[in-house]
Amino acid sequence: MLLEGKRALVLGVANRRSIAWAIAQALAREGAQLAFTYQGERVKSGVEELAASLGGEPFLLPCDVTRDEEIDSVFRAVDERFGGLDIMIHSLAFAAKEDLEGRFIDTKRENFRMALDISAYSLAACAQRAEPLMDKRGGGAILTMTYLGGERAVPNYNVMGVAKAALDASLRYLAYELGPKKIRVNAISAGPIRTLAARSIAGFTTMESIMEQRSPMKRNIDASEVGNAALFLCSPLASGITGEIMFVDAGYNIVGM
Ligand code: 0WD
Repeated sequence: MLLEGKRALVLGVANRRSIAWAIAQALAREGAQLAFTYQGERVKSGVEELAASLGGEPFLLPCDVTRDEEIDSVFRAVDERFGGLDIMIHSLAFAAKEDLEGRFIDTKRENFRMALDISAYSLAACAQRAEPLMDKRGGGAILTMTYLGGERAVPNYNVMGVAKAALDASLRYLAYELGPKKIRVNAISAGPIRTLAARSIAGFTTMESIMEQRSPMKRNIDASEVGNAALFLCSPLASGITGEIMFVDAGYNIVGM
C-alpha cells in the first residue's frame, strides 16, 4: 500500500460531501492512519460517525482555525498519539454568505479580514505547527484546496477568490521554506463540487452547467477524483513535486472560450 505506516491529519470534514472526506477515504484505502479535526459541536457527531466507518477507534480533535490555542492543542495531541506527522490535509475555507453574491467592491473590511484569516492564513498557521512534527519523521506532505477564482475573476466568488490568491501564494512560500526539510506543499484546484461550502456561492448551479458545456471532458468532476489526486500528491509517487497547483477540473482551466 502506498501510505503504509503513514500518519495523516485531515482538517475540514464537515459532512460526507466534504472534499476532505473524499481525500480521507483515499488516504485510508492506501493504509494511512488518520486524525480528524472538526469545527464546532454542530458537526462533531457526523464527523465521528464518518471517521468510525473507516474502522478502529476514531481520533477526533476540535479545531477552529481562528484560535491559535486550538491549533496548538491539535498538533500537541497528534504528536503525542502519532509521534510526528507525515501528511496534513488543509481543506477548509469560509466567507460570509453576503460576500459570495453581488459585487466584490462592496466587501466590508471585517468580512475581508475574516475570509483571508480562515481561508488563507490558516494554512501557514497549521504548517508552522506541522513543521517540527514532519521534521521528526524525515519529511512530509501538505496539501490544500484552491479554486480557479483565485487566478481569474469568477462571478460571485468575490472575496473568496482574493483569499484563494493569497492561499496560492502562501503555498509557494511554504514550499520554498520547507523544501530543505523534505516537506512538500501542494494544492489541488478542483472544479465545482456540490458541498456545504459550495452551496453558499450564488449561481453555483450555473458554474456546474458551464463546466459541463465547456470543459474538454464535457462533464463535472466528483470528489473521489479529487481524493485520488490528493493521494498521489501526498504519496511517494509525487516525491519530486512541490509548490504546485494541480487542476482536477475535467480540463476546464485550459479553455479560452
Ligand atoms: O466546489 C467546491 N466545493 C470546491 C471547493 C472547488 C474548489 C475548491 N474548494 C475548496 C474550498 O474552498 C475549501 O477550501 O475545498 C475546500 C473544502 O471545501 P468543501 O469540501 O467544498 O466544503 P465543506 O464540506 O463545507 O468544508 C469546508 C469546511 C467547513 O464547513 P462549513 O460549510 O460548515 O463552513 O471548512 C471548515 C468547516 O468545517 N471551516 C473551518 N474549520 C476550522 N475553523 C472554519 C474554521 N474557522 N471555517 C470553516
